[in-house]
Amino acid sequence: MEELLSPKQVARAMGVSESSLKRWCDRGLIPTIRTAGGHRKLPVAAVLSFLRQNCKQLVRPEVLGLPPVCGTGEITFERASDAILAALRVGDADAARRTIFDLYLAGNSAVKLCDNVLANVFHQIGSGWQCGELQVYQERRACEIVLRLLHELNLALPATPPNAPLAIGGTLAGDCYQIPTAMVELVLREQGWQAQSFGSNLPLATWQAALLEQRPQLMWLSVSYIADVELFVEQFQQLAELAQQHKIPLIIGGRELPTEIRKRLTFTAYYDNFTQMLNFTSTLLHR
Ligand code: B12
Repeated sequence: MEELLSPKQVARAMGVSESSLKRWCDRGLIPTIRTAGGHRKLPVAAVLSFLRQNCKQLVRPEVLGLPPVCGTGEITFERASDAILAALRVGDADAARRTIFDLYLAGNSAVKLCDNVLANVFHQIGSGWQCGELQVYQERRACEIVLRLLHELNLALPATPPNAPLAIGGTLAGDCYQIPTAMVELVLREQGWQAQSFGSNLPLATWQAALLEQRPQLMWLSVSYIADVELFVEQFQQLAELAQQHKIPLIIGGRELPTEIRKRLTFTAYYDNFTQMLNFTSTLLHR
């Protein structure tokens, strides 16, 4: 996606006249910036926000670097999940992208896309793999496609305010799951955090260094795989103690945190989906 667009490009994409578009810009409905030469430019994320807030559809989304819209924006989460699953099964990245951006442009939040669509798709991929219907390569390819999509959604979000509080997170050593932590980054960014996922499989020592050097206002850990429970609890607790000493709230989630394990851990909050997590993090954000 090109980051800055000319009024002409945006007008073509929306199917309106350039003068209408400029009027909207003059009224401040779409924030613009001026180049050194005095030309008006529109950030893609600002254009997408305007479209989503005003329920306007794109006539030629490809002009903005988006996939051609496949439906009317009235697609349900269930149908979208089926469409994405079918696309991922055969490695059709464009079809998966079309469905996700259809939903996004229809005004659905990134958190809804993660909790209600993509997580569901991956649960089905997991079951498909378990019963031998899907090959490992299909699962891995699906992960690659969705990681790229999450990155694109990140680029489509409005810019984070410069004074936004910092949130960092990822997974501990041995846990190679990339998607849940990439989703936490996306949904916290959408909420207004300056969120940075450090990815998966990071050793304890580097998390400790990150806490001390970055001094975030929030830390998250996503836990999808634990090889050795005793080692995990020991390492987790060391990190949790450090977070507590520096008054950094630690939020956890992920499929591998049943109550028996959680009872042995010290943390600020646990949630089993991102929507609930955001209810809590919004209170931290507005403190
Ligand atoms: C992709 C995948 C992998 C990939 C991941 C690759 C990558 N690049 O990320 C890799 C290759 C690592 C993998 C490996 C294995 N996997 Co796997 N994997 C999956 C799969 C299909 C999707 C995982 C995923 O990303 N889901 C999407 C996320 C978003 O969903 P979620 O985890 O449920 O997250 C939700 C909540 O938990 C919560 N949440 C998550 N994180 C956080 C964080 C915070 C802060 C909060 C608040 C909330 C929160 O909110 C999310 C959204 O609602 C799952 C199926 C499934 N059910 O998820 C199997 C699955 C987890 N894997 C499974 C297995 C068996 C394995 C292996 C053991 C296979 C093997 N024999 O080698 C290995 C484990 C080895 C290891 N060291 O990790 C099983 C686990 C079975 C069990 N123990 O219960 C599953 C369930 C598949 C199945 N149905 O059998 N896997």
